[in-house]
Amino acid sequence: SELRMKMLDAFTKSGDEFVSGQHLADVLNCSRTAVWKHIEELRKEGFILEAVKRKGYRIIKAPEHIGVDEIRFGLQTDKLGKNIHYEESVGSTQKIASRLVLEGAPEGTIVIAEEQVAGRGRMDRSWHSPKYTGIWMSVILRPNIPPQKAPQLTLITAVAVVQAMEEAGLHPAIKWPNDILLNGKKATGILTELQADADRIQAVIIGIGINVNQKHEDYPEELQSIATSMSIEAGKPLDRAQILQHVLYHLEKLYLLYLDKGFQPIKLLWESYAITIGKKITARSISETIHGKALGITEDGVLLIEDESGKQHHIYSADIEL
Ligand code: BTX
Repeated sequence: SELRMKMLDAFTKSGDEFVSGQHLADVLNCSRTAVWKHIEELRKEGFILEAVKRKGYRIIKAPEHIGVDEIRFGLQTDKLGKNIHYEESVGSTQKIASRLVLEGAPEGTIVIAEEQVAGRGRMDRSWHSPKYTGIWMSVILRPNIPPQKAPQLTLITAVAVVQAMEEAGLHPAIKWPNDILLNGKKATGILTELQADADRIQAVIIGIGINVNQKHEDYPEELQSIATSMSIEAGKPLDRAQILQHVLYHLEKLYLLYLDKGFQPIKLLWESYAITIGKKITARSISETIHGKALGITEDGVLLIEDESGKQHHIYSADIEL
């Protein structure tokens, strides 16, 4: 907006000096309270600002972008991320990816956005994706597998994200099917969507949302007790481009392993990170609620639960409570 431009101009002109609230109010032709609101907006967009009483404000650091160059430089993959579709702000990267699939985008194409204003979770839920804080990405794959095997790709992706998080010194755990937890709180969500005929997949669009640099107060109240970010757990800000590169690197390696050797090696890796296995859990789906012990996952990535009576249930889609 024009106000935003005027404000950034004022900060640019002042260099390292503070700009007083009154001066900003004059430049923007608004009240001191409105100035404060504009400052808060800048903060939300990733600017790091210093505010000092009686002196005013100054910008210490502009937001860190993860543009095409930042992603390319240092990327160690053959296919994944070689074709990058980058946007500053989108509704959902999944939507853009499905359009690109129809236009014939090659396997390995990624869609990445700095912000999603309508980020999607499973079952019509939403995914909070504030600007410059996380990795909001969709990866297009075109595996030659039957549609019912697609859930395996969610599990492959979970392992890739876990491995990338471990490289950042963190200790993530997987909660079936698609949550990655740090210290018991959700740090990543994965959403796998298909374009398929009856017996063959056209494309799989894997949506990955990784909370990287959010602070506790960046989350809306209803998420504060259940969500966390890598930087909250690491105690320092992290390099989003590098984490993204690591995710793509591990995802490519695991995907090739999967195409070559099948799901078994992935299953073992996945189970080694899963916190649900062997525990008493509750699985809630739209149609039923099952209590029992999680035995593991099947070849297809379906969760197996044994209830009190010894009966085994195959869980295809549900929310799990420990
Ligand atoms: P999910 O249905 O398992 O999780 C959604 C639920 O998680 C929400 O209802 C809310 O309670 C909680 N939640 C929302 N936002 C966050 C967040 N940032 N951190 C932690 N918890 C949150 C998970 O669905 C799948 C999410 C995939 C997101 C990616 S981002 C790139 C791609 N584009 C897109 O629109 N979605 C995917």
